[in-house]
Amino acid sequence: MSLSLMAYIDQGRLELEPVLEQEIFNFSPLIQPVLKHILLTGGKRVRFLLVKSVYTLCSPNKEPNETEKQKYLKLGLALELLHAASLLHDDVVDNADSRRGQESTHKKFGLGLTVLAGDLLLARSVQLVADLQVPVLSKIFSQAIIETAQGEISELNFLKNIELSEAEYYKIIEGKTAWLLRASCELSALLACAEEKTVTALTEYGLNLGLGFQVVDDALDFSPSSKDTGKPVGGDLRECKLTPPIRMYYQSLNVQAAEKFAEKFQGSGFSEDEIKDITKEIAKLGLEEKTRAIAEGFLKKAGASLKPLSLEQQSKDAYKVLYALLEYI
Ligand code: 2DE
Ligand code: MG
Ligand code: MG
Ligand code: MG
Ligand code: MG
Repeated sequence: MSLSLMAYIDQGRLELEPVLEQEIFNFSPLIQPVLKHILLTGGKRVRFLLVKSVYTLCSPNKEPNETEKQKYLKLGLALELLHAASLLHDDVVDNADSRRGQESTHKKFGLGLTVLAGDLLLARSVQLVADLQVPVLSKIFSQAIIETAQGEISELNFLKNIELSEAEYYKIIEGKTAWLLRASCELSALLACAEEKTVTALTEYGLNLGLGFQVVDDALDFSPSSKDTGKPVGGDLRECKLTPPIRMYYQSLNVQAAEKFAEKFQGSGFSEDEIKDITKEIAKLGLEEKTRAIAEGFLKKAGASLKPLSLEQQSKDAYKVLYALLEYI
């Protein structure tokens, strides 16, 4: 990670953390430990960083003034709360044991409190956006929630289905991951009253960043050290999700082996030993790298969509942050 991005991420954390703590404090003490567990345990705050950078880029001022800062903080907070809500519910849907190297919230606090904490955060995020009193923002924010949920629904629907097409896979990740990142950029540009062509460019950036982000996540799922993610290796295979590395592995098999693989994928699933073996095979075939190369395509596209921005915008640090984020991913 380039030093300046690291500094920017830390600066973002410093800005956001006190606001998050205040948010948690405003809810009933009964739910506070659950909220702390998901909101205050790591995370790079990518959505907040996007909101802040895009707003700064679109502001007529060199740096946002105090009024502007209050606006992007509110929007950035809303996106981080919504993201946290989606992770709480995602770990329930995926029956995941851990996240960011910690016990998942539902394993630690139980299903009931976890689902309800997700509901609270979801509703609060909607309220924060409504507070900004720009109707189009609420409209897009709601759409982002719908698209995200529909992405998850479609993913569930295609679990254990070896016939998932590539087009369908991209539709799923566009929903479950990219839409929220896209919305972070689009909403922030609109909040800053950017010109239409700027809004379009930044929306396109967010979408492709999001697609690249999820494809990297799918590659990291086979990363030898789950250190990178704090999640167990081969989780997507365990759940029988046809992600790019798993599809490419399947395509590498001879007819007989492929038939056997498909039968397990669509039936009983894979044993821990089989997951270990396939993970090794995926490494040998270099499929993690090939998956990363697919992601790179999206990230390049995201970079290219920044080109139409004005020279003045391109001279700002925030522009460099958007680029550095692509490199980091
Ligand atoms: C992560 O995918 C996707 C998360 C979206 C969750 C959305 C839900 C529905 P992964 P990891 C549950 C809508 C709820 C909202 C918007 C509050 O690959 O590997 O499972 O990080 O991610 O678990
Ligand atoms: Mg998950
Ligand atoms: Mg999931
Ligand atoms: Mg994943
Ligand atoms: Mg993830």
